[in-house]
Amino acid sequence: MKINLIGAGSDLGVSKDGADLGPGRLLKYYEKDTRINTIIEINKSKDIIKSYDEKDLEKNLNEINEFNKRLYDEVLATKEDNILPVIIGGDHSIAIASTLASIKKEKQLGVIWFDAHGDYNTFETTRTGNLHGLPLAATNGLTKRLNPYHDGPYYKSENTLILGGRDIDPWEWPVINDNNVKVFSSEELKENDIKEIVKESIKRVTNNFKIGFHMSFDIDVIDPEDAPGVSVPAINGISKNLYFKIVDEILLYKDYIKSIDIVEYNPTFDDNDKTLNIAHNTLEKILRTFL
Ligand SMILES: [Mn+2]
Repeated sequence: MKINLIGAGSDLGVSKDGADLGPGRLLKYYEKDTRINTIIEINKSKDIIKSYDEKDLEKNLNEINEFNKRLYDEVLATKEDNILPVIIGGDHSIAIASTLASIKKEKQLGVIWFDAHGDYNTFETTRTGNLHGLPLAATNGLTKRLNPYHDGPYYKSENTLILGGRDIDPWEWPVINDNNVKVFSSEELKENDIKEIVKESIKRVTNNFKIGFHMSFDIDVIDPEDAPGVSVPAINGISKNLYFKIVDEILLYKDYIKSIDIVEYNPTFDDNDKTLNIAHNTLEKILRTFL
């Protein structure tokens, strides 16, 4: 299987700056790496004046859509060439483009969202207007103004699953529950057999092993003690060791994985490249699995 690495340098989905610098740091390791088919880098336009206005409940919407349209086209082109796209964020709003481009090609897919947050807010529920809190809802077609370039298909909510959720807004829960999206919390990951949880997760998102899935790794699923370099840290996360055990277990199901992203690494808040090393090791595991 060939792999394209696609850098998605945007921090437009979050009020803190710096997530746009993540892909550049990570892709430096791969400049001369002959294992990679092509490295593609998409960066936010330097002309953008980012909105930080607390009252603005759809911050940078047009700018995010313009960025994501470019990303969508690259991911779709990669998929059309039967190459596995691995997208490096950027804040999680970039996954609106990666997930929807992937399902455009595949027609049917599930999604695993390995994340401290639900990312299942809608324009009706968000209280911050930080649009990186909406992308999982976007995959389910609940926030169509975030994907004017995509007219379906969408991910079914019953094939949508959050792993490691712990910082989910009280007003976000009813949307998650009404849509029957499954959540395995950080606590459940710490207390149960990982093999069983991952198997149950994949069974659910693949419709009992009948369709593929998109895998989204949000680095903030790890406890900030181990991975401080993220924009929105959430306490009581899983350890780095448990994270990698789960990554290894998920990658055993590689035949079902149709696209991947690694998001939310923010070099600005990192400590001695701890978080960079985690993102790098995640990417290495992916490359060793598929190449
Ligand atoms: Mn996220």
